[in-house]
Amino acid sequence: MTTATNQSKTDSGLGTEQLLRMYKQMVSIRLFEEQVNDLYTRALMPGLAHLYIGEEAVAVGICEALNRDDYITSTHRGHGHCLAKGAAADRMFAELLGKEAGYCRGKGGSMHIADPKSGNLGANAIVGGSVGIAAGAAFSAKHFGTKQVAVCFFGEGALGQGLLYEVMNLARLWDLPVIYVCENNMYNEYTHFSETTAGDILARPAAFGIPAESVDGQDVRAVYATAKRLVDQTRSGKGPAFLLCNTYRYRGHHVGDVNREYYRAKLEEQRWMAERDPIKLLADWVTGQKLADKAQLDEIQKQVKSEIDTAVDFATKAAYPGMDQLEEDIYA
Ligand SMILES: Cc1ncc(C[n+]2csc(CCOP(=O)(O)OP(=O)(O)O)c2C)c(N)n1
Repeated sequence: MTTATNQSKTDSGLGTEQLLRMYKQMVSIRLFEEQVNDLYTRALMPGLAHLYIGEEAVAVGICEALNRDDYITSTHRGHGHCLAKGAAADRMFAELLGKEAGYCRGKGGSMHIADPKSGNLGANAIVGGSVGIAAGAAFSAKHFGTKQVAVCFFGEGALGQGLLYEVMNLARLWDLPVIYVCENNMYNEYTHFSETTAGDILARPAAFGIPAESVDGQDVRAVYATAKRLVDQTRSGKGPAFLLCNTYRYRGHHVGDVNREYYRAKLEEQRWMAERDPIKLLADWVTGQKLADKAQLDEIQKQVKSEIDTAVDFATKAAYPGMDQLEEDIYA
């Protein structure tokens, strides 16, 4: 039996320790999101949230290939990106509950979490809104010669936003160190992407001369291996890249989207969960290769559950910002 400390390399260049870390991160995102849903259902969380459950392998595989000071920009469905890049669950829950200990002192909520210390330039409620921010971050990295890379996460719905094409044009012209990660979870709100997206997605970046490829977004090892190669290329000065990650959101567009049968079949959801679950796929592979056994994975699950419970407890008991802060940090 190979243990967690064994650093033998697997086919994607990942050691056992790294594989188990990625497993733990995916479980953390899953349990975090389940708690968010629970807080919403019990009317303890103000507003809505867009859950990332089912898509965990994308954020984890990509962020595993990044350094802490590399940049990411995120979306309205951003909790997974935040956690994978290194944000703390307790401060994220605090933000969701409007508490002062939150990343934006409780004034941003789910769609505005940013954590500059882990290179996270923020979630964004505007579909496609972060693509310009990623271009700016990549421009500054190039200008100052810092060797940082910027990853721009966006859903396939953002493929309809004109700004994306303006920045891809500049990114190629100026060889900016930016990687466009398109998360195609198949639905823009309640519409299948085939009804909103004409032609071949990869032909769009290709038209700007940006190397583009796709990967199975449910396979964290494949996402990591592809991301690592693209990040290395981009960091070495070869300019932008585009990665299409094919994935699926298990839950509704947001926590309140419960009855979904008018736009997608229950059977489709059940199939993805049963056959293409990223956590199960990694667990099966790791145990099949005898890199870890079920007991080790169960222990990780238990540990994560305890960490998430502690984080929720922290946020629930944390204080709201005082009335004296009502007009602080407000820009509009
Ligand atoms: C500019 C803009 N238009 C419309 C909306 C409303 N809206 C919020 S999420 C969403 C769909 C986004 O789909 P996608 O980019 O594929 O991301 P997903 O929700 O699938 O993760 C829309 C249309 C918005 N927030 N911003």
